[in-house]
Amino acid sequence: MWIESFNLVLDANRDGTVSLVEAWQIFEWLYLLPGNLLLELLGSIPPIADLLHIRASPETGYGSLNGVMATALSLLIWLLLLVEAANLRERWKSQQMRRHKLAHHFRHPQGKA
Ligand SMILES: [Ca+2]
Repeated sequence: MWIESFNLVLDANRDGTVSLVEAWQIFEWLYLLPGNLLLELLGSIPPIADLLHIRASPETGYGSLNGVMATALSLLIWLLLLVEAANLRERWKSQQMRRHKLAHHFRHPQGKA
């Protein structure tokens, strides 16, 4: 199955190097990847694609990719990932704290050493 969203050209003008403009395009591609993938997934389901006017399949063309909807969805997904990463970090920190307190308790059962 072809997934258009993964189609990335690193060296667009084929001069053998990745220029600043090309690096920016790679960054843009990476940023838009989650939104594009979601649109392509939804676009492959004809009733949903028709309902939401998504054009992201070989039959309809890929007009919806890299557009406003892909940008908004990508922003949303990246924000959710950031929040989730922050939550994981917070959970990990409190777990470390608990572990530290427990270790302290077993080393000094009578309280403060
Ligand atoms: Ca180049």
